[in-house]
Amino acid sequence: MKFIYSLFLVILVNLQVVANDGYKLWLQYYPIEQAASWQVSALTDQKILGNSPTIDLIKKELENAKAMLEPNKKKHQKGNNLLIGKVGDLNLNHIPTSQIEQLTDEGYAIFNHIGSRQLIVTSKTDLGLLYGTFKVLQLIQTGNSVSNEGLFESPKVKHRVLNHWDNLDRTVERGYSGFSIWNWHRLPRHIDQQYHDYARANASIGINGTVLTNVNANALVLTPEYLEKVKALADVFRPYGIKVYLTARFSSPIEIGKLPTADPLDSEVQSWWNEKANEIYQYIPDFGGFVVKADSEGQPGPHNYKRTQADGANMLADAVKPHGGIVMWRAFVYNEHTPDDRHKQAYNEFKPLDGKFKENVIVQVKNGAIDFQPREPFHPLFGAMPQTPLMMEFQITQEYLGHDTHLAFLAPLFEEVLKADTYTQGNGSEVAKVIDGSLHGHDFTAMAGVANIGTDRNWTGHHFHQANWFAYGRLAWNPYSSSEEIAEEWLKLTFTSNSDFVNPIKKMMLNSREMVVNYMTPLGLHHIMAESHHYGPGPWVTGGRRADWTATYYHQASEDGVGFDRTKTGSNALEQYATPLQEAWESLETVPEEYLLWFHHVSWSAPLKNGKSLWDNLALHYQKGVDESRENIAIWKSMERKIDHERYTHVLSFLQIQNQEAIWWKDACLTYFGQFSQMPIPEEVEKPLHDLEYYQRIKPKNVPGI
Ligand code: BDP
Repeated sequence: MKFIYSLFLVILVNLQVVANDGYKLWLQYYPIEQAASWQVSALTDQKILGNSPTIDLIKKELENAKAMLEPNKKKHQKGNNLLIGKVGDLNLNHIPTSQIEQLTDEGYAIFNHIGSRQLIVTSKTDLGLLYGTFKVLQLIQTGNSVSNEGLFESPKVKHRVLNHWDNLDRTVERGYSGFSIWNWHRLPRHIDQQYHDYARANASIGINGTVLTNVNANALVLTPEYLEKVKALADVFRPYGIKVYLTARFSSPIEIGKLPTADPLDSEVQSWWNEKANEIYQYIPDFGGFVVKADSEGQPGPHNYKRTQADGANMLADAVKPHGGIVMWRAFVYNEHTPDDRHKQAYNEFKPLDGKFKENVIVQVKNGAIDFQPREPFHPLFGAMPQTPLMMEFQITQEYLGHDTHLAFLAPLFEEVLKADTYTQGNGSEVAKVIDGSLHGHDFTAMAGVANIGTDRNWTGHHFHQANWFAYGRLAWNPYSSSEEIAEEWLKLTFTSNSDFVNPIKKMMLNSREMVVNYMTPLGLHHIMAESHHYGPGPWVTGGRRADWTATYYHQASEDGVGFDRTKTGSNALEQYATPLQEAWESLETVPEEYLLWFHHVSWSAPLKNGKSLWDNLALHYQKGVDESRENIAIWKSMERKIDHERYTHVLSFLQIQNQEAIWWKDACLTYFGQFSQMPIPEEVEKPLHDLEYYQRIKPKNVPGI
């Protein structure tokens, strides 16, 4: 009886039909079938040198990871064991010394030591050991043994941070996965287990910083009452190597300091910030620093006092400098009263300030010049400010890519931007080289990702959006990583190594972002989503408070065509790019079709590369996106028995929502643009079921994340 029961259990575990709510993310440690002896011995015979809270975490992690061995317990045999210790603590001959020397403090080495027959994880720091431990466990789970050459890894970017757009009332701006995981009301007296789990998940992918608060900042977080709470979180995160940052509201000296001004050149204001910084560092000695959104979308900033962005940034930089802090000053500055194309405003404002920022300031630039669209050309500031460290800001949360229910694996979007050649120093001046500092010789490097995490049990709403958090971590560590490898690794860690599952689903993931572009904003269309909450189509959005928040501003559709002319005959935003790009993108012959309507106003009947008209191409792209979203349902259904039922059904229902909404996008956009093109919808395209008025009347209520 006992035997039958255990057999049943093994079958259950192997099929993974046991309920899985996804809380464990990519740290599933599910049982490995047929583990090889190196996997078994690494998980059973271990020696961990050293003593610190971080070393304790390593020990705990290794304990957790033993779950991978369940079905193989009996196979245990002595083989190579796992030795984890700092370089100075290893008492071994013939270790690859020169490669180890080259590691940065956070880097690690994993190699097989022939003499002692041990698998060794080493680093200069305990944090590096923690990163190395996670890597070894990931290799064990995915069945990738360490090659004879060993693995020597150092992060290419120093500050790898998540930006939480979380408000103190626990709503999350552009957050679609529940409320903020920071329970400010209960802090500091209650420390939720989720804070530890959050830090552990981040450490497992090399994230080393967290900005706890929204860029649309609340000065309250800088008061003692809240600093106590921030300190409590920082204390939890420290052993995981995660520093805490806060957003600084520029007008804080007025709001909580009772000063008459927040002028960055006023000495009282400066002293207020200096004292505020001293106070913060008393609570949190390793506080990371500030992130600032100024002079943008109603936020206060140096413009209020006719000062520059550099004046503002430098004042805060001086305040945190004695404590080793940094300032991440956002370049997302634009104004509805500036008559210029929004695309051009950040460049026009920041480029002249090149070299004017203090050494502990880094300018945080969104990947594109408008706003996290499904596809944008890279931001022209990358490569254009050689004397100023620039960091990347990606949006992991899907404000413009279908919120939480649309599958969109974002690594291809991130990779596309990072691989883009800016040509600012000749061929091969990729954005990634700006970000890792190599293009202009900067050591101060950083990347930010706007988090997609909330109180949803699986953290991110869609199970597959965990992959975007994971991918962000991997790309922040190494901006040259490939989307494909990331997808494969994530799938194997999160679901199963079964190639019948991994291969088709990897393909589905890799295509998903392009699919979203197809059914939302093909051929360079942008910002045509519904007003304010940005959920669903809204190409008709016009008027209102700000033209630069409307769809008609961006698509410029009329009887004569569609698209934003950013060439010399239009806003000439193109002049902000290096000459080879200007030349290529200026001409209708050579502009990549995916950027066509981003840079050009094109007539509906103009033939594109395939000889068909712009209108037909547009319609076909929309249809393609819809078809792909439908195919995904079929692909996913064929996976039913390969993974657990809980995640299977959850994902299935989201894929169904995505397909319905892809159709909604297609129908609404074709109906709207069709009134200008006056051309028939091509035969291959499914006809919209309703008239324009019907789509315009759809007004979803209480959409989250505003
Ligand atoms: C836009 C969002 C808005 C943010 C802003 C920003 O719609 O909620 O506050 O960006 O990045 O994408 O500051």
